[in-house]
Amino acid sequence: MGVLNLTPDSFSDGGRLDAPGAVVRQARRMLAQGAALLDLGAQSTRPGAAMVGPQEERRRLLPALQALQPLRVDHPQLLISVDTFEASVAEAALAAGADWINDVRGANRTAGAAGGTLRDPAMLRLIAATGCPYVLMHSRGTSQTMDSLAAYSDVVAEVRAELEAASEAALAAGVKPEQLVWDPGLGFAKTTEQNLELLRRLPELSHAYPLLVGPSRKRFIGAVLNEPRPRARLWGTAAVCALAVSRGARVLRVHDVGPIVQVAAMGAAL
Ligand code: HH2
Repeated sequence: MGVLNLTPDSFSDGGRLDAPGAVVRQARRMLAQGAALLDLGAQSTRPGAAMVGPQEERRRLLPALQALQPLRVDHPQLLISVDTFEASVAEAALAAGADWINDVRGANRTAGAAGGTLRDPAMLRLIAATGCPYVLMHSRGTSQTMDSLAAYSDVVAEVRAELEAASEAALAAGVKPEQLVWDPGLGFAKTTEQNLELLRRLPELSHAYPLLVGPSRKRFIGAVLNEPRPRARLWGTAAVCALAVSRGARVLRVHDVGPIVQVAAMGAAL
């Protein structure tokens, strides 16, 4: 899954795709390098990111989605995913030709013993009605609060339980099991050590639904490597991807498609 961020402020590639023409060029490059999916995002989720609101998200997304549709002629298997936690944005994106919804609040928990969620209440109804694939990503709180919510007694057991609870809510709303994809949400309310523990014990999360992981260029890789520049974390990302494939990951969400397609193909062959 190649990442196409239509944002000025994403942590590693913000501001690069500010016109539909640039999106299409980057998408063509990723498809030529072997991407099977493209993930379009119009709202940065990095810690501290400002919320732009659904209207601005739609303004950034819809022209890009329309511009990408002709690529289906040469790439009939192409799947276009939209990274949004707003049901109104998801609905407009699906109407404009998106195939998947990737929801970083799909398996979200807010602080407090009651364990509420920030998932948009309209999202599950929309996903059930359209029947599209739906990524349930684990997160806690918002971009503003997540760093203070990384408290777990057993991070893998708790992430798994929160993914299971979100899946049950989805099924109760009429979503079919074959629509669901699980994602542990690397970097979302997790410390470096908690991200590493999730990756070491990934098989504990790969039993129920296909598993997606998004390690690309993230802070925990920078922390292990002592590398502050996100774009210089490719080899660290590659190491995570190789291990993730061998531990059951089925989709890798990455910025550097060409190198990671090689890593994934070789890892899968082995
Ligand atoms: N990570 C980011 C955004 N969306 N979606 C899923 N399913 N899994 C992830 O791990 C994930 C995600 C954050 O990365 P990026 O899009 O590169 O940065 P930003 O949020 O600053 O746009």
